[in-house]
Amino acid sequence: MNLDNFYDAAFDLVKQAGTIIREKINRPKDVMIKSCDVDLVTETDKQVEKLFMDGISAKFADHRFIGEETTSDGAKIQLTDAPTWIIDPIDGTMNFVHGLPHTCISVALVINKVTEIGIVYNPILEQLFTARRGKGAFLNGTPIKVSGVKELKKALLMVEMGTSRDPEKMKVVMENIQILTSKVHGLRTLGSAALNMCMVALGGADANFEFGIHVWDIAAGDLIVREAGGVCIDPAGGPLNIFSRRVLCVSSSELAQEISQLLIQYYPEED
Ligand code: 2AM
Ligand code: CA
Ligand code: CA
Ligand code: CA
Repeated sequence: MNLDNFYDAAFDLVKQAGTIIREKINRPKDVMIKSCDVDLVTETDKQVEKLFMDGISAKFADHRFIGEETTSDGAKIQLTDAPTWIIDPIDGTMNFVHGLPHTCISVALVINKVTEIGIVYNPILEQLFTARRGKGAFLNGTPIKVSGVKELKKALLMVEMGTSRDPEKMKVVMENIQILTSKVHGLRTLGSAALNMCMVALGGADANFEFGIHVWDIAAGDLIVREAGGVCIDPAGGPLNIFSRRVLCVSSSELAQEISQLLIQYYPEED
């Protein structure tokens, strides 16, 4: 098993995918609705996911995949010990549909249930975030690290509304925003879970939490944040389970503690 070969193959495919996303973002799109009016998918999401899976399969026939546009069709997610690529072909599809240049492809490789590789690429702003376990995190090849901010009152916090319009969930989202707004430097909502995590890894933001996300939203970002010296945990304070649909990623364990104690917890069910 050669991780360098896996990384190089993924890197090339992510760059190819980025070229497609960049070409398509300002063109008319066929937009389809998934679970509700704000849960969207385009031909490009599907094209990019297929490109990545076909490209990896052609080189590494035994590799498996968990991809948003392939696996979310009611198929049960089963992570084995086999090398498994977790793919979000376009994270920030709503931004992509509107032409807001804050969108990316996110891929992670998990082997024996340990994340080895994480790549998040925003091809519009040319931001390529990469990490390999034990080897640090990088933006366009330059090492990055978290801000290290330890106090909530000095933190810039990334939040998202998600696509769920379930009143119970929206109430929790809004209450958490209300609780935190008065306690932080500022709140930002940019519409991409993977890029939110990369902003924490970069030190441009200090924390990010979300309930309702899926494993493909966070698998790569989790490794990138940890390799940048940050902390990714469950929002209630325990260890992160990337399949639990909940995440809190933070620039320091002190800040993680402070935020997790304030958050109203929400435990999403499978949709
Ligand atoms: P997507 O663009 O791949 O669908 C926007 O709130 C961010 O949350 C995006 O990263 C989006 O991913 C992701 N997201 C999608 N569905 C979600 C849901 N039901 N709850 C929370 N986040 C979701
Ligand atoms: Ca989606
Ligand atoms: Ca996503
Ligand atoms: Ca997506």
